[in-house]
Amino acid sequence: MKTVITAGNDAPHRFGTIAIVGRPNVGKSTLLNALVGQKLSITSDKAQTTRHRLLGVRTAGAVQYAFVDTPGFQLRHTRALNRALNRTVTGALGEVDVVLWVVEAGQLGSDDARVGALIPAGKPTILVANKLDRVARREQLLPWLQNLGANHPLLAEIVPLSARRQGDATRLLDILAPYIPESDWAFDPDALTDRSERFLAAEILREKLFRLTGDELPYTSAVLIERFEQEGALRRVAAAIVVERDGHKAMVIGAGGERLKRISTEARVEMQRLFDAPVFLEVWVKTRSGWADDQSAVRAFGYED
Ligand SMILES: Nc1nc2c(ncn2[C@@H]2O[C@H](COP(=O)(O)OP(=O)(O)OP(=O)(O)O)[C@@H](O)[C@H]2O)c(=O)[nH]1
Ligand SMILES: [Mg+2]
Repeated sequence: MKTVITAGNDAPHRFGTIAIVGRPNVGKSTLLNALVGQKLSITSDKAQTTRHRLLGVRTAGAVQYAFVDTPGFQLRHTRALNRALNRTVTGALGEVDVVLWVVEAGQLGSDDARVGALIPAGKPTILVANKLDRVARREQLLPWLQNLGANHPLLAEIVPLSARRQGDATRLLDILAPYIPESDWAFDPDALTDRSERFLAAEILREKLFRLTGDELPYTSAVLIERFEQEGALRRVAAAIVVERDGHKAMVIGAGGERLKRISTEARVEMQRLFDAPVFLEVWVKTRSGWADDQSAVRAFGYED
């Protein structure tokens, strides 16, 4: 008989992938950042901010979690861009060990239910009722939670929280741990993501674009990194913001170029923080009409994983 001797605190390693899914704007990317403990995924109050699956790795104790942030799933718009985003969600759901299905606390509408229906049967699923800080009357949440449990008996857990609170994310890590399979780790303990700096640079610039322009700028604006070079520690980045109309171009540039300047400065500062290195960033604005309806353009912009 073989005897395995394990030292006191030498728990077996666990590794698993966890998809974060939900309708647009429920706080999936904010939650990923809190779970990973680092701002990695871009967030904004505009729907469909996230356009790519993004892996965020967190190693805590014996457990390594690989979180997969996904675009908000929606069926309201049917452009080529939206169809590509939805395919990213269904693709991720098929591959992971566990699902975090994010909704807003106190709300579970038909758009949320459609996301729930995509989750493959038998996949351990935790419902996260996010934005708990926005619920004014906590006592009204209890019957909502009880009702939810009764209507969705297959949910492994229901966790009300606020993704903006770091302590809540830490608690969620503990809740998740038993659902993560025993396995060797797939990443270095200090790994954060499998994405390149070039990819992250494009995302950071798109976040500033989304945050610093009003609702008048359609969500179909995109960012392309045309050059990303390293000279010693310095990163030299040339990027293009692609919009659908000349009017949108003027909007991004702003009076006297002020808005574009602010977008570029904020993006550069955040890139420097994430890369821990100096960044030289040049940004242009270009018009390309109708790209979001054009399957090949959507693919060329990388919106298909
Ligand atoms: N009050 C409050 N706001 C939150 C919370 N979590 C996220 N938000 C805000 O909700 C908005 C959307 O957050 P995101 O993390 O970008 O949402 P998302 O689900 O990733 O959105 P898409 O990528 O567009 O599908 C942002 O303005 C966040 O700051 C929370 O716990 N409380
Ligand atoms: Mg997102």
